[in-house]
Amino acid sequence: MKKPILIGITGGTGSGKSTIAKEICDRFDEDCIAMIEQDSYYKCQSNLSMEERCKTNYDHPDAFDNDLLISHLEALINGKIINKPIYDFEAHDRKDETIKVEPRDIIIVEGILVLEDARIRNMLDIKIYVDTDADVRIVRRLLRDIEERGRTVKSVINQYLNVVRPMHLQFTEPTKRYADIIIPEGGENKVAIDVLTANIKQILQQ
Ligand code: UZR
Ligand code: MG
Repeated sequence: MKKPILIGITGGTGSGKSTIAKEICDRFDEDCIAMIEQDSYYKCQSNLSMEERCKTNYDHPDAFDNDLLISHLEALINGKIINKPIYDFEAHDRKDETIKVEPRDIIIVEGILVLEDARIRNMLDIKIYVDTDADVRIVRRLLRDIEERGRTVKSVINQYLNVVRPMHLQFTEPTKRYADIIIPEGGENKVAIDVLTANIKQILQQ
């Protein structure tokens, strides 16, 4: 097996990273692409009470188990199967079950701090920053967290202003400088997705 192509997709919360990653996935055969969400690698918090878990800063680099993420990426590069963790956003903790991920020609790594860790950055062949206006991002985040993550309007807004926004400005936004490509407007940007897909296919053929 050839060394897989590693594609990193980052950007603020609600920027459309996961949508772009999914769109790219849909354009390839299932058995040639694997998806690794950094969100799946939030640290295990079963030793903390629910009250303590609510106080965790999930937008800080320390919230992620990047050591495990990196070891999984290395395993996939070396042709090994990994057991990807599953994160429960309502319990704020890792689940007991995992998902088996097999090595593939294309590996997408997607998350708010994928370009922040130099070790991950240096493993990536293509680095993408999805750049979407903050007002659009907060509106999307509000809808998603209420519909999918069991939150209230007030809790999402408080968390956004107190933690998500300052951490974004401190840790995520500065990583734009490391991107090879900056994509405006996430999943709706079909042209960007077409260009990227064509580029990946070309690399695969080399
Ligand atoms: P995306 N997050 C939670 O709200 N709860 C958790 O238990 C773990 C993470 C949020 C996190 C971050 N922040 O902004 C977001 N907060 O998930 C990252 N506060 O996910 O990139 O899909 O928006
Ligand atoms: Mg996402």
